[in-house]
Amino acid sequence: MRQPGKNIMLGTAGHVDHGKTALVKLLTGCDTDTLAAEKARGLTIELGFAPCQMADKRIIGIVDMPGHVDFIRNMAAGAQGIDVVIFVIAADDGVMPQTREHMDILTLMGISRGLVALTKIDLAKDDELKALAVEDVRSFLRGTFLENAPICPISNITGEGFDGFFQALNRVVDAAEPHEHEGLFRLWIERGFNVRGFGTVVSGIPTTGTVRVGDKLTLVPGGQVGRVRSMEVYGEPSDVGRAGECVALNVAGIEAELLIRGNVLCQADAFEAVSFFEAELTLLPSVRQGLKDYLEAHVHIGTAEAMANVALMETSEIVPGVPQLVQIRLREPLCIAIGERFVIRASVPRLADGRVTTVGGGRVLGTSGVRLRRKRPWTIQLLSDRRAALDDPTAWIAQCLGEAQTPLATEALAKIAQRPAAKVASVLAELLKTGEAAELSPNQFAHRRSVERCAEALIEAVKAFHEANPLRMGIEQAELAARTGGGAILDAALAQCLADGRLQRHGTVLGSPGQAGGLGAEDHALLERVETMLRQAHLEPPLPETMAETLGQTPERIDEIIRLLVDAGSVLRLDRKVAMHRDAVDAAVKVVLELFAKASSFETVEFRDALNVSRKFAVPLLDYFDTVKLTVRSGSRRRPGVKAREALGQK
Ligand SMILES: Nc1nc2c(ncn2[C@@H]2O[C@H](COP(=O)(O)OP(=O)(O)O)[C@@H](O)[C@H]2O)c(=O)[nH]1
Ligand SMILES: [Mg+2]
Repeated sequence: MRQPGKNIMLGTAGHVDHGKTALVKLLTGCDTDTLAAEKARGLTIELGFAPCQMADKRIIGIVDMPGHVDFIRNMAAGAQGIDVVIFVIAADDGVMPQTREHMDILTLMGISRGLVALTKIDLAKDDELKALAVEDVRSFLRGTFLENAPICPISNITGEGFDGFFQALNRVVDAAEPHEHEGLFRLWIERGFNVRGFGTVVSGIPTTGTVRVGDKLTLVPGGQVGRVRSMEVYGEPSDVGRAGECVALNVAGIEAELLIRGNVLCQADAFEAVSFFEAELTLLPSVRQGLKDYLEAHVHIGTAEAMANVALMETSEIVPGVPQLVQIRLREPLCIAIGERFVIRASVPRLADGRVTTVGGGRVLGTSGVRLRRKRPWTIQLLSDRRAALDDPTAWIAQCLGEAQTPLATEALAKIAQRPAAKVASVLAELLKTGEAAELSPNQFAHRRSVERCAEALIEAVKAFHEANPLRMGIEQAELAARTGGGAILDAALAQCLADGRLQRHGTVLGSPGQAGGLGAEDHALLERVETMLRQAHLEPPLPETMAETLGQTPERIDEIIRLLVDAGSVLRLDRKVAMHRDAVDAAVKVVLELFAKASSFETVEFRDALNVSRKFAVPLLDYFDTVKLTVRSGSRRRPGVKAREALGQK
């Protein structure tokens, strides 16, 4: 069985014929050039996988990559899975085109550890030539991630230098961080094939997560679901496979023909295919020129290669060395994950004689799937914030929560953040504790920033209302919700504003503090008393003169107050004399509907009796109902108006 221990994947890289495959053979005893075509041409085409035993006997994986320019695609696919590179340069040949291109690709894919095997040292005739070769390599490495890496002269033919190389390799591997295997399970398919009598087998190096026998996996794109029947890790039977390991899964339920390189097999429902993704892109300094918007390029991501256009988000030109936010528009949908790295290759004037070559690469920041427009400050801000948060799990989940326009359940947030629900739950608990997030209702979370953003919108809307309606004390809550979009975050924001005094409730309306609708404190008290009086009087409101007398005010003053109440919507004016509280009118509406439910029309007296009030109130009510199309008058009878028919569910 497998040795427990660090989970590290090695990979070779370097120009064709420099001795990568020979070195893997020397190191592992395996010949990774297994294809007939590889044997015939004497070069590596496909990625070769071999188990490699380290000094402490544990086995780690090694991917042998093709060096020939025609198979860069396969090399890029291999680069996405490795942790440590064995960078091969032949002493007799020195730095060659794919030496540079592989270095670029490894750098763009975020590889940061490795060592150099200076092969064919047997061909360097004397010590001076050997020293010269080392010097050349050292100067090539300056400024790269291998700047301080060991350079190990070695001959794959005579075995000279092997011990020194093997010791250096062990040191680099020991110092490397083990491959993370947290996260949602994702496998960029390397190969899928059918084994007669056994079924479909799919192989590759998972980028994130863990897979177990019995797990359900989804193929993306496509959506077919399969189940892991058994698996091998580094060629040995296993119950569990982890990110960064060489796994071969026996999958029931998906045809082998569908399991092709460039597709992803992942945890059920965790990822979707998109045609557009957002990214930070950097052009290589060697490009030495600015490139225009909408460059046509080959995108290498995971094991996929797809044609795409690069839409610039910040400016109309991208210059080497300066990262820029872009949207990659693929010709075909791919299963992209946020945080993944990619390489773009393109044909550019005056570069590599116009041949397709690596020009840049970057990191995925979003998988919106929708066309984003250039120079939108909002988009640029959002993508910059994402880039800053991406590598910190707490910051990343907080960022995703903060982007949401509505409260989110743990599972929904997990899907957006592309992280396991258990991780999201523990981060949410942390964010609740620090006050960065709020739980608006059970399992409905919002970021403090979202609530605050909404609060600011509320305050702005209220301010605008005051400016347009200087006499009124505030805006009705329903009206405010309609103006600002409403929703659960709005309720929380409103509660927040009322609690911290940024808004005040006056009767049925919401206003800014200090905004008394042109009324003083005394007027406020009066306003509330008038409203209370009218509410209590229900269907039989007193006349303004009567109220004036009771309250010791002039009838004009009372009229003014009633007008404010009418503005605020809590009181309705039925005619010049009768002003009735909204609650009472609502009650009368119910009675009308009840009458229509019993008969197709009714007489004024029937309504009056049902309401149990005098004609003095019944008649103005019905006249008012005619104006709002609840009723239609015909002679002394009332028939249902549009509003009543709607309410009764009639056509
Ligand atoms: N003299 C000598 N020849 C080597 C050495 N390593 C590889 N070769 C030869 O170089 C050729 C290419 O080697 P290969 O491993 O296929 O190169 P790759 O394309 O980088 O994988 C083969 O003929 C090897 O036998 C070495 O250290 N010394
Ligand atoms: Mg080879």
